[in-house]
Amino acid sequence: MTKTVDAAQRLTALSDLRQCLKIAEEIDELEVVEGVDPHLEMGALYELSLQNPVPPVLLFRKIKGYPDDHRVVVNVRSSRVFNSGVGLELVQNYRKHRRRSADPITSEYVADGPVFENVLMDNQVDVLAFPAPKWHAGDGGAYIGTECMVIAQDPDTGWVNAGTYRVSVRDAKTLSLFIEPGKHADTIRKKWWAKGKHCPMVVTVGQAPALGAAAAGFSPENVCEFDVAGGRIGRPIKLVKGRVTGVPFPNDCELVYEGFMPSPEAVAMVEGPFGEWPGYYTSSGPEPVLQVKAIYHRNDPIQTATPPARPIYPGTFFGTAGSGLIRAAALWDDLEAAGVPGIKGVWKMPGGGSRFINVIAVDQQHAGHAKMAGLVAAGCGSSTYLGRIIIIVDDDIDITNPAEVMWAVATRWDPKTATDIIDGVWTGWIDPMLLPERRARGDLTNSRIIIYAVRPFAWKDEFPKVNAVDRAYAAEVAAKWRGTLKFLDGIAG
Ligand SMILES: Cc1cc2nc3c(=O)[nH]c(=O)nc-3n(C[C@H](O)[C@H](O)[C@H](O)COP(=O)(O)O)c2cc1C
Ligand SMILES: [Mn+2]
Repeated sequence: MTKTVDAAQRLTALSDLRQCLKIAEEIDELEVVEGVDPHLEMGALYELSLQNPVPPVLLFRKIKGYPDDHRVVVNVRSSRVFNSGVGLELVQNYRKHRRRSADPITSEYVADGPVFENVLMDNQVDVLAFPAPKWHAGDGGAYIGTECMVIAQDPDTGWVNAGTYRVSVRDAKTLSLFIEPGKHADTIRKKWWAKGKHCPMVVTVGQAPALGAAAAGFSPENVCEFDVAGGRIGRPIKLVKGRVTGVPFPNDCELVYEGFMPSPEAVAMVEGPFGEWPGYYTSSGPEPVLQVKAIYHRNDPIQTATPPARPIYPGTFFGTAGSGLIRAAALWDDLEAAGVPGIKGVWKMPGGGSRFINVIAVDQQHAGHAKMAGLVAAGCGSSTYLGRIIIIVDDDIDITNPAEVMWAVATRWDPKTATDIIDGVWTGWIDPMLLPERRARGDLTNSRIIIYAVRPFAWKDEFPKVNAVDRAYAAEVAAKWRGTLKFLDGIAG
């Protein structure tokens, strides 16, 4: 029988990476892998693990070429430690957790913490001393930061932002970062550059899962993701200040790089390509770099990672690192906050990762209701970036079942009269369908289709009735014949 995690354990796991790994081990979800080559072999094992619908947490140690206990761990936030329930229940559970902690808790500053167990300054700085896996054969570098936090502080307001953006290793003292235009760290760094200054910046690799979730998820401008994570775990995150820049970071991070990012006019290096989550090598170009001035790390640091993979494996079904779950929950919240009534479910279709294909179930209450949902989903903060397809269905459709969604599209959608196509919507360099002329102009927009696969409201009562065996009756019949008819063994009911 599989062992389960209770609410208290989950909270502990959220607040502390090392406790989280202990709990994963207790419920038999942790596999320790020794002797792996960080050049492609680690990436291949990771991608194989995604064939499992709930991939095990893989903890790599004795990584070839590095000290035995400089470890790398994958599949933490998507693991069974954090995700319970099936189908829409998963999303509803996640929304409940978020709502309970809707108010961020202001983080507090402390003097010290395990992150300062090792302090490396000046000529001791050697980024190459830490495992930097090359995840995919075509990657243009070794990526240390995939499940990381990039921290920057607004020079005018003091707002501290933490976002997850990919980070690769260039030389002993240089990291490359890829931050899409419009992301908060991009806005903040431009303010520093406009003042003629280098942007102070910190990268953490290895942090509490609650922090990883907050950094990868969307919070509005001027909201600090540390405070959001604090709200989630019910107590303030403890911060220390970097000794060179003063930029804050949690005091129990595993590995921290601190330095300055000059403007791209001063220093830029070709970054990427990187096998990104849409499933392609995209986005290679000159990007600003982080010049590392200090490294802080715990003894035997554990680096977190979420390398992207093509979103077709069961383990990526909900997007990398459970981010599909986060984004489905956030879209549901946004729809309700925008005043759209009758939302019965929000889901991300497999194949689209956490962004491209949104499916929304509505209990249609008036003419134009489905359209409200579609238009908000196309333009709201949680789902506008890198979207493509929005499908609105009636609430009798099980939106977690792609066949049912496509059945609704096949049978309730009139392409000519029930479609909106909207152009000029926010996308990013990693969109493989960013049209070449837009890519050349830096016009990072694409178009969206909204498919209203709902019974047309004006004549929904005359719409042909659905032919399907009544579920309760089917269960009764199955129970009667189970044991007699072999084919029923493999059928739930
Ligand atoms: C594993 C993972 C990797 C990501 N990598 C990048 C990246 O390289 N560049 C980027 O702009 N966004 C990336 N994102 C998305 C951002 O983390 C996300 O949009 C987040 O909201 C950014 O924070 P911000 O809203 O404070 O800018 C990644 C997300 C995840 C889950
Ligand atoms: Mn932010």
